[in-house]
Amino acid sequence: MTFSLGPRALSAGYRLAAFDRIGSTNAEALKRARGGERGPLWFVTTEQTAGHGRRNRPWIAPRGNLASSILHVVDVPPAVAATLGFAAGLALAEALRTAGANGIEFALKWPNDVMAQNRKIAGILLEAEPVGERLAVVVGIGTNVVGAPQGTPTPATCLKALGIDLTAEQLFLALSDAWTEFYRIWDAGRGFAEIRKLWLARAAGLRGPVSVVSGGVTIAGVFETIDEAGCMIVAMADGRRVPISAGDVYFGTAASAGAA
Ligand code: BT5
Repeated sequence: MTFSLGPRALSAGYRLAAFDRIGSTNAEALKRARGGERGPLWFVTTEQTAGHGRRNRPWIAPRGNLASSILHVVDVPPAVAATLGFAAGLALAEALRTAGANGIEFALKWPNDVMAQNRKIAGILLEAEPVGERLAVVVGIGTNVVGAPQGTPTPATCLKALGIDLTAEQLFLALSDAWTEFYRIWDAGRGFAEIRKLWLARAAGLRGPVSVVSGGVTIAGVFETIDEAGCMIVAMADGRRVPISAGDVYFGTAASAGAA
C-alpha cells in the first residue's frame, strides 16, 4: 500500500508529498513554505533520518513508523497557531479509532503527546515561522506503529506491541480525514473552546498530582485544567493557580521524581 489521502482531505483540497525516506518531514515542510508553498500539504514517510522533537531532542523511529507533517499558512498570531497541537492529538486519537485500534484507550498528555497504557505512542511538534504577512505552521505527528525506543524518560510503546495490526499507510489515510475535521472545528482558533472541551475529555492525569519542568524551574501541584489559551493550570498547595505555557510533565508517582 502506498500513502494516500482520505476522501474528506481530498475534497477539502489537501495535497500529499510522500517520501520513501527523508531527514525530517517538519524540516521539509518549513523549507517548502520558505520556497513559496502555501499548503495545505501533508509530508509523510515511514523513515526519517533526522526526526526531532521539542528543543531539538531526537525523535527515534525504526522504518515502518509514521512520520507526518501538515503545512498550513494561516492568518493568526503564533500563540493561537500553537493551539493546533491540541487538535492534532484529537485527530490522531480519532484516526486510531476509525482505523480499527479498538479496545485501547488513547489519552492526551499536555501539551502534545498521545499515550496508551501510560506510555507515549505519539509525539507532536508544532513549528511556525512568518511567510510574508502570514504564518507558516507545521504540525508534525510521529506515531509509533511498528517500534518504539527503550529507556526514554517517559516509557514508549507502539501499536504493534499493543496488538494493533495497522500499517503507517492505513493510519495516515484515517489521520488525513480526521485532521481535516478537527482543523475545520479549530476554525482559525475561533473553535478552540470546542477543541479544549474535547481535549479535556481525553486528558491524561487531570485533577491528579503533576510536576512540570519549565525553563529549569519545577512547578508541582494538581493538574486542574487547561485555560482558553491552552496553558496548563497547576493548583499549588498554597492556593495559587499557575498557568504554564511550555514544559515537560510528570504525573502521579513520577510527579515527585520529576520534581526531584
Ligand atoms: C515530541 O517531542 O514528542 C515531538 C515529536 C515529533 C516527531 C514528529 S515525526 C514527524 C515530524 N518530523 C519531525 O522531525 N518531528 C515531527 P518531545 O516532547 O520533545 O519528546 C522528545 C523525547 O521523546 C525524546 O527526547 C525522547 O526521550 C522521546 N522519544 C524519542 N523518540 C520517541 C519515540 N519514537 N516514541 C516515544 N518517545 C520518543
